[in-house]
Amino acid sequence: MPVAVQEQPTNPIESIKAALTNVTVSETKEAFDLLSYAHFDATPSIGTEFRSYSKDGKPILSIRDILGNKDREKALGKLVSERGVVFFRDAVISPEEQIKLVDSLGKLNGKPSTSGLHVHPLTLGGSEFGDEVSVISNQFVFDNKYKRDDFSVLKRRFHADLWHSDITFEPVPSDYASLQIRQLPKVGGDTLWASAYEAYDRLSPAYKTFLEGLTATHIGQGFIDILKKNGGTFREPRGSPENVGQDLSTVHPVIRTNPVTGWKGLFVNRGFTKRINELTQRESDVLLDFLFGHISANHDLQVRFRWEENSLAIWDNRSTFHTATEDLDSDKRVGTRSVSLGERPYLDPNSTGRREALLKAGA
Ligand SMILES: O=C(O)CCC(=O)C(=O)O
Ligand SMILES: [Fe+2]
Repeated sequence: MPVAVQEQPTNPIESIKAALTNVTVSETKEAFDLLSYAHFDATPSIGTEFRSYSKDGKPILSIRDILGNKDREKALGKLVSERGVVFFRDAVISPEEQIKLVDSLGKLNGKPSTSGLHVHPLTLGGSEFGDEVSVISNQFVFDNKYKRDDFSVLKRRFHADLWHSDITFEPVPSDYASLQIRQLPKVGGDTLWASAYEAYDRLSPAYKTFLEGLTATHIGQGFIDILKKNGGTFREPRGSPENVGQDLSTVHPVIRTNPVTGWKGLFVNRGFTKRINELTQRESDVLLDFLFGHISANHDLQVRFRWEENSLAIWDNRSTFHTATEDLDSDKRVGTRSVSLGERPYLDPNSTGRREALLKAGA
């Protein structure tokens, strides 16, 4: 296991806290130690930010010190998987570098050779930054052709409904993704992430066991509706030979093991998960409603990030959820996102939740 705890207090609460703040101590002395650079944890359960100024004499880590350096990229991937999301400030990075970075994080941490970068089903040929960059805008969905028309205050979507992990309607969904907002609104447009590890850890043992026996159907219904309205076909293949077809529908386990950390997390999201397969419709509706609320209503497993010029977020889609905040009236917000593909989701029966793994490692 990659985790070693420096101090081992006897009080169990203290040891959990210590373990959570020491999750990234390296396995070998040679591994690049990202945490020797100026940083802070944004919350106990999710989010680490590298500082753009030093408060404690630790050196500053720039994203440019990492790009193209295999040891550093590997260490960053591991940290992203452990902390769910990692933030950089003053990160000057091109869309092309964003693509290369997320692909490397996955490759260096063992993703299948057939998994490349996601080509979104709605990507039109000849789009501004190529097929593997999604343009994120509050005014359209990926391309000007697909205009949003829900700005007025009573039509605007409530964002408790928009929590998701990226592209889980694909048989091979995403491992790492990155986003930079390049045109900032004056105020607003924050992004929130939630920890799937913590969402799992906060369920009772009986509930955990129940969920571990279940699978769910994920459907890209929002994109299917956009295509119905506008015509055309979905792009395929979409970054993996397994990501083909026009139905944007697949089945995944409800509890998933992250292969990099070995920790279990909850893997259903309001954006794409439509049905728990082993249950009746009514049971499925009630259970999903509870699980979606568990993620969106509990800000003690979330982090909220305020974008500034050149901020960069990199997250692990296997073990987090996120949502934009479209609280803008007429202001514009535009960014570039790159999404790498990981492995087919699986549940390793021998894996444990994060807290259990950290307690064992500290014992
Ligand atoms: O616009 C945002 O804040 C997040 C958009 C999103 O869901 C993504 O980039 O995957
Ligand atoms: Fe997303």
